[in-house]
Amino acid sequence: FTFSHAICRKPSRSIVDGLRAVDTGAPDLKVFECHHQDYVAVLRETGAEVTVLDALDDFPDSVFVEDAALCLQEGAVIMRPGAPSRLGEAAAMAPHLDQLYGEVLRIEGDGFIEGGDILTTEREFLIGLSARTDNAGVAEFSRLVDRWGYTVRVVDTPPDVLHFKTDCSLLDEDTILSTKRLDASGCFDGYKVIHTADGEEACANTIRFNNLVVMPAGFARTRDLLVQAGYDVREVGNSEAAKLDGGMSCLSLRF
Ligand code: CIR
Repeated sequence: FTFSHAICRKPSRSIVDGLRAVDTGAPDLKVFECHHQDYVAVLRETGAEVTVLDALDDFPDSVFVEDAALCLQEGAVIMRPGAPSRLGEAAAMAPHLDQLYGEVLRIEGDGFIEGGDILTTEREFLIGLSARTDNAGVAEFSRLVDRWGYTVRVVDTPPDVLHFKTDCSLLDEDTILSTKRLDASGCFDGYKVIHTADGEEACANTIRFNNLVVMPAGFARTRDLLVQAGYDVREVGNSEAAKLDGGMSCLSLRF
């Protein structure tokens, strides 16, 4: 969770057409832009260099950069998003990563995998199978990262949850923030787990970024639990991203 860089992408006008499981109304671009600026400012507050890419009108969900690639210290992996409207986002991200990294690997087979399903801990990758990530995608990803010495553990994403990380986040090397429903699967055995407060499951997607835990605003009981546990918490408005099932991790690639 120590990072010197992050990549974000501005929300585009087409954000109103972004994918969503349940339609609770279109996101307001102006409000989304304000939240996005706040998010970038919080990442910068930690001393990291944050690159903000231009909006891509052809891809309504392209503000959620996390799903198109995975950045590690060793290199980057370009994903193959399982949502047809998002497939092209991976190709759009590739040139930026090619500039930054000596080694950029690509998922090129028939499988699908999105970054939102990959939780990177100090010991392993936990990858949740989901509507966007299938066995073939995980198998190809595992083959690729094997050269860097990473271990992959395949787990399930709860039904009706978009991505594995919709319901969990890494807080430090040993500690995970998780909804009770995801933790009940036993996938975090061996880790310390802090549960989101009942009724606040929607804030499980936070990020640990250097000294800060960045979480969506409006979840006071979970925030207090994290503060009591000793974390330095920053809250960022997420009302518009939430309309599209997005949270804190989706908005950046961190490395
Ligand atoms: C989607 O359905 O793909 C977007 N509306 C939300 C993506 C959120 N990304 C993430 O959780 N990593």
